[in-house]
Amino acid sequence: MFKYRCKVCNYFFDELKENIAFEKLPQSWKCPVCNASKDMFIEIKEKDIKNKNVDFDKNNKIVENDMADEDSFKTAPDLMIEQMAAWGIKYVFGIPGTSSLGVVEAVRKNKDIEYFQVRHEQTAAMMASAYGKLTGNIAACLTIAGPGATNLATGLYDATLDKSPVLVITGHVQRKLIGTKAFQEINQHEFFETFAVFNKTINHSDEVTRLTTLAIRHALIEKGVSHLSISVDIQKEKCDDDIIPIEGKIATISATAAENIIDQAVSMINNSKRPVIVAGAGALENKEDIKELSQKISAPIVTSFRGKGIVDDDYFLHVGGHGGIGSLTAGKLTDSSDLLIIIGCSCSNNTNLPNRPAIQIDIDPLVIGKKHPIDLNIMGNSGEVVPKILKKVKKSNKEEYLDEIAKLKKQWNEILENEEDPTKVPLKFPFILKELSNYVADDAIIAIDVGENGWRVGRNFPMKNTQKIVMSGYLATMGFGLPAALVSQIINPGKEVICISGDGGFAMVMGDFLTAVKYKLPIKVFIFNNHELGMIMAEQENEDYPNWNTNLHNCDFAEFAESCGGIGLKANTSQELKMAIETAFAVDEPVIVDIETDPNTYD
Ligand SMILES: Cc1ncc(C[n+]2csc(CCOP(=O)(O)OP(=O)(O)O)c2C)c(N)n1
Ligand SMILES: [Mg+2]
Repeated sequence: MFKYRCKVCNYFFDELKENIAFEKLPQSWKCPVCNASKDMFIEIKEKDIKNKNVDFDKNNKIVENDMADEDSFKTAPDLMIEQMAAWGIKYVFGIPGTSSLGVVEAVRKNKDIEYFQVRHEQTAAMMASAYGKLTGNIAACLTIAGPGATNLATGLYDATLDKSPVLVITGHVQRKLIGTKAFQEINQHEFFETFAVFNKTINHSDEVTRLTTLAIRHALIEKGVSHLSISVDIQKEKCDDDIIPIEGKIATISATAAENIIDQAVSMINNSKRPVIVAGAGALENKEDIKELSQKISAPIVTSFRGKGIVDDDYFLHVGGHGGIGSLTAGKLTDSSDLLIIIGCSCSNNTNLPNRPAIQIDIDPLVIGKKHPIDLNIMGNSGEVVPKILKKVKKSNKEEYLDEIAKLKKQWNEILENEEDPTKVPLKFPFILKELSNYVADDAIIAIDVGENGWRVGRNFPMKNTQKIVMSGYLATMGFGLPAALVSQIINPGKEVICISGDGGFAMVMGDFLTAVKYKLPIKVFIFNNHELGMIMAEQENEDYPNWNTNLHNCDFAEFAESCGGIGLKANTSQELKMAIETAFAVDEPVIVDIETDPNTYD
């Protein structure tokens, strides 16, 4: 018998109360509070207080089973891990070591949590960050004190900036040694204090369950990184506290606007002649309503980089991204707009929206008005607010505007098509991406890295709204693609997961290709090998600096893949690329495709 938590608003679906198994609900079922889809629910396993286990039998009838009392002796880490599992944590990523052995042992014993050993703690942190971005749920990293903790930093900053919930557990030196400049002792508290939303050192075993729940609570609600240090000498202490259930300890985040605000939005939209919808990552869970709104009011949809995939790239009202990765069409339409309807988009300096009359809908009030003053701000879940607007707004068929959008979209498509030249050798980014898009599954997860390669995905990759991109947004850290692909494959065993990376970014984390092989994760890594820090090379040129120290001395990535126990393929020409892609997708093993790529992207 399970409860299920909505990862968007924290509404609990209780099978016992509802008298139906969650699985039996139709796929079209939506969260009754925030309208999130069924996939946005995470199962929460709770032992009944009387130590009974209740479940449904084959006929959907409730049955009770007595549970054997499994463990008579529990350690503080046992309770910590049990508590994490009870609050829906399913994965721990890390590297074991002296100061964390008791916690590692507790993970080993717990059947509800899976542990993945990586080759660099940075990978663990990036995996947890990517997991939060993909699922809205929280995963954990577990490392030793000192170097294990510091190696996490980049991945945890990525989570912080992109508002992904992560729980970090670090071992610590013995309590009596804290502050004595002991072996592997750093000021762990200070180190995490600059970015963690919750940061505590566990000093007594009887604090374990309370602090663990607080850490998860803060990470989920504040959408950030929570850190707990646990000294090695506490890790063998007996602890018999009760597990604290999650329901009732986490607020349902239902947020919508008063009806008069909705009416104001509706009247602004009804009066607008050139409305443009700007959709960001926060709108991704509400794709259908946004598409319907665009049709009802004849508004083009412009996406932020992280909002790519809200609708198919070839949807007639999708006009591309805005800002760095943006299309000329999106730029022209936002410039000439008389109303921007900004939904779930944090308006970064990279997205670079112009200052136009605007309605902004966001769950985070600090995002509203971040760049320009906003004429009508609506703090709320897009899933709750957009359907209300959609219902009340007038249908308006703006024929001239629609013609203009179609013309501009066509012009932009022609520019993209001209860039996709298959005859150029070395191959260029746009052609490689176009070719790849012909093979990538409709429901693939695409983990991208940073550099010309990632930027080109934003601009040139024709995406479908059933595919998902996972990326390092605000931190834009190189090396994110591979860890993101690893975790995507772990949580989606049957799905196609691809990683798009540069030779520079991949080399930062390449040791963890071994992790893909070790855990039989059949990810497909496409390395755009231009022997350059390509994006920086271009930046030096744009800024009139000579090219210096951007060239890369690489290994043979295909041979590297083979020596790890995976499959390595190479592609220099369009024909070889086609064959390599076909082979990569035909095998159920981790693959690296090393693609010789032209560093000069524009000529
Ligand atoms: C960790 C980190 N270090 C440095 C940078 C700055 N930076 C941005 S893109 C880039 C070059 C990336 O090179 P590569 O991975 O080969 O991709 P390419 O641009 O060639 O496609 C660099 C150094 C960064 N974003 N992240
Ligand atoms: Mg490169």
